[in-house]
Amino acid sequence: MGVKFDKDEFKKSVADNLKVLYRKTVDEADKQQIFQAVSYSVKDIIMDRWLATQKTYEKEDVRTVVYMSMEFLMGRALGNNMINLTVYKDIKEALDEMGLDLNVIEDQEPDAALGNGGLGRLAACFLDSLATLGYPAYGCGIRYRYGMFKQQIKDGYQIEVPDNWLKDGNPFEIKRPEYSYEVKFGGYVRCYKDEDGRDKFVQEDYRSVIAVPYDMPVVGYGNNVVNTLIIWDAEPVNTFNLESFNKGDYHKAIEQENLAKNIVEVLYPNDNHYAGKELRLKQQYFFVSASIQRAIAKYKKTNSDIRKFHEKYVFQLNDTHPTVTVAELMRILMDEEGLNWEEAWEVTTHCCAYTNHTIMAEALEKWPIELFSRLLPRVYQIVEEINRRFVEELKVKYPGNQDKIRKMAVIYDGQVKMANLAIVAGFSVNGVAKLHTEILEKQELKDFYEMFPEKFNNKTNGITQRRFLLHGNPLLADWITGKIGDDWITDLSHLSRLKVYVDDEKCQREFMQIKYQNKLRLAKYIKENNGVEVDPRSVFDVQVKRLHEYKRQLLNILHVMYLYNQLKANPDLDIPAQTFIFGAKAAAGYKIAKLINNVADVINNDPAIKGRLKVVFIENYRVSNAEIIFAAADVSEQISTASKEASGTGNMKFMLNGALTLGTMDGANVEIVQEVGEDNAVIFGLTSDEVIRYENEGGYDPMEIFNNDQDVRTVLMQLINGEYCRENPEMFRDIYNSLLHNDGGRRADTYFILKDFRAYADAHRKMLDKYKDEKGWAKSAMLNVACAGKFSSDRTIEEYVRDIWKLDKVKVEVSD
Ligand code: DL6
Repeated sequence: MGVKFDKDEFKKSVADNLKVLYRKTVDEADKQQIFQAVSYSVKDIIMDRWLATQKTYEKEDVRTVVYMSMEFLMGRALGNNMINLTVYKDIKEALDEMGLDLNVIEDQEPDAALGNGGLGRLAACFLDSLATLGYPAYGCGIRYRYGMFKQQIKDGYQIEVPDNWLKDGNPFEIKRPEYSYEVKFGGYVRCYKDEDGRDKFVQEDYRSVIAVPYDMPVVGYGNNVVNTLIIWDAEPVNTFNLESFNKGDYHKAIEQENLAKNIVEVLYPNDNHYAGKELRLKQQYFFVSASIQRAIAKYKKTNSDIRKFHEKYVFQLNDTHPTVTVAELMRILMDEEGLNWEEAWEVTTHCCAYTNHTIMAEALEKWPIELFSRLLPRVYQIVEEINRRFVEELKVKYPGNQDKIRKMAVIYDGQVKMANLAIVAGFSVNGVAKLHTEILEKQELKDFYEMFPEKFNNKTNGITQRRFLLHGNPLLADWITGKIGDDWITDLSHLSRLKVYVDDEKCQREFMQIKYQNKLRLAKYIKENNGVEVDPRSVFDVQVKRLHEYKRQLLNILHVMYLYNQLKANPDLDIPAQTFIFGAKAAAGYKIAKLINNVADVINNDPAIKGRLKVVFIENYRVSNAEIIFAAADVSEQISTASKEASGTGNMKFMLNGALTLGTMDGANVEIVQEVGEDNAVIFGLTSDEVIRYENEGGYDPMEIFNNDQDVRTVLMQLINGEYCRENPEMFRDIYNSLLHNDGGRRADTYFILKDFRAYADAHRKMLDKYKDEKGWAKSAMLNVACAGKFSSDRTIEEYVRDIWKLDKVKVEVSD
């Protein structure tokens, strides 16, 4: 069902777009203009399929999943759209003939960085898989004016630069003002009796904004399906509220305008961390209310009985951020659609499903009652009633057990607990890897699991092979297709057919040659963007992910400092040359980036070690450069403290590109090792049970390690003796302190870095021994690819569909 591609027509379309958009010819246009023109030509191909898909959905009145997420980390669209339309190579050829370089054109596109990290990128992978598998789906989120900040490194420090991603226009989106909705904040609730004597609730004296949707196409691979990501923009109710102005209420008129501007201004750059800001709750309610209003309006076009809404719609809540969905749906069903509580509850509890993405306490969303009720007065009343009824249930089930109420109530201690709300009202609660779901069931959500075991299920995360192999690593993709055909593009389990080649020396050489080419490509990128020369024959040892204490970039860099000490002490040490590559954005104020950059500075400029060790911090890590990085990695650092990383998805992208995991038994690493076998990864460190035991029972003293391990002591002393910061030897004192001293409620070495240090150093040595065995390494790297089938988001989506969403596949016909 590929697209019938006409090269000449496409070339003409690009030239026409340049003419219409910019009054320019191909020779006159600049790179950004060419990008825009090519994108419009690709959009033209998409449009017929998008129309046909939406017509099919309407005609078949399909059941639909709405993936509700504050974050969609989409990355660039052009390359991905061409790949999924199956016209990438055709367009490359057409552009070549026009004297245009597709790589340069793709590089003009800013990443749509409407997300922080794993959670947002997962949402993007899920949309890709839903469309590719032919399932009716919408993504609903926010059209932030500024996405994830751009990172610059200055003097080793991270500088956050605003990401004005819309400044040149977004060629793929379509504004749909005809589907706008009002969203109300604040005011008070007036209750009166209607003519039938029933209580009616009306919000009065509120401020409001108009939510205006922009549709972005989500192209399925080779199947004509184009789903929609709706991102909501906010506009003032009237650009200028003349009525308020005339009444002398100038303030109110301005306020509505500011409210609209502020709501969608910027993505909160917090990963696994809850900021608790009023504006954040406004953002949540804003997109949730608009999305539900849209779904209900769409439902009513073809269905008359709102009591059956749940037969056609399911809302998947991507973490607790959109949990207000539960109460907003209740509000609309009761206050606007006239259902009574029981009827509305029946619909709501069959509509909402919740995914938990973290057990980190600081990520748990709890809103102060004062804030929540002031901002969303009617919604708060509904949450109170949900809570009242649930607490009654608890009292019956666990008489006299106040502890259960304390832990499980939706409102307790002056706070609205969003996870509890999602679990009480949702029909499904899932974790994102086997270990994570087990921890939820046995520890974090134990009480809920005991009460509602039927709601709990696991859905191990996945990634889309279309972006992270087919687009990101074309050499390997072609090689794989040459060996086993191209079925893997839509069914990744086919990769297992590569197993027959892993002992074949010619195949091993071909495979390693591709890795080398990808390392050259990354080395070039690093030279151009960081000014650092790296040796493509060295081991590329990579840790790219958000900077976070639990992810332990600190362990990695302390180990690099240790290695450097070893090499200085023993210049003949027989180890392969290594390049340690980091890429990460940090929450403001976190100093590890500075440490990594300072260490890089010292090591990279020390001629004594003859280039055998290099450290690179890749600036502005994002989806587009991630694709290049994964393809080039030899070693994948997945070293979070066991139990802390819910799943990880970078680990899967590395594996798919033939890197060996060096990691802890955490998140999806556990399943990666299960798939690839212990010999083809290196695992180290405390298990999650051990970590949890130490956390609960104590018994770990990092000072003991400091006192007894000379190498560890040397490295830690180098944090405070000016070795890595001559001008300010105190620069890293707080890192040193955090490893050795308790600080208020915070345990020294909270994330067990010193405890795991020796095991980590041994693991590295083991990895290098493997690397020295060239054939053995090639075999292991190939096996990683061959065993990556499970980690496709296509598999994950099929599981969501089977167990939670219950959707039917749709076929879309298009006549080109
Ligand atoms: O499930 C996607 C992703 C996981 O792979 C990561 O392990 C996990 O840390 C991340 N969780 C969050 C939670 N944020 N909040 N709230 O980003 O989800």
